[in-house]
Amino acid sequence: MIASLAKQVAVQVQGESRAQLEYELQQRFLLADANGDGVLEPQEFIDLLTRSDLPRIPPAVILELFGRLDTNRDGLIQYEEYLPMMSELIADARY
Ligand SMILES: [Ca+2]
Ligand SMILES: [Ca+2]
Repeated sequence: MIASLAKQVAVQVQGESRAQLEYELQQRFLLADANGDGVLEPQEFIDLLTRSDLPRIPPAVILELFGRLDTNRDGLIQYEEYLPMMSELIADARY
């Protein structure tokens, strides 16, 4: 399901709007990084998703998502891990 959503974004979000989406996601990441170390700890990630305009997500699901995003398994979310998944989540909320 995530993969098909990503395809939808690729087709439907073009040019400026895609750049704008990435900009918004970057701003959210910077805001979420409360201690300013450039990565998101689990609590920062929970805060990010619970205060965003995404559909309400239970904490257990957020932590599961955290595990999926953390592809290098260091217990933190780097920006490179965050951006692709958040793009898909935003797409899920829109379509
Ligand atoms: Ca942080
Ligand atoms: Ca990581």
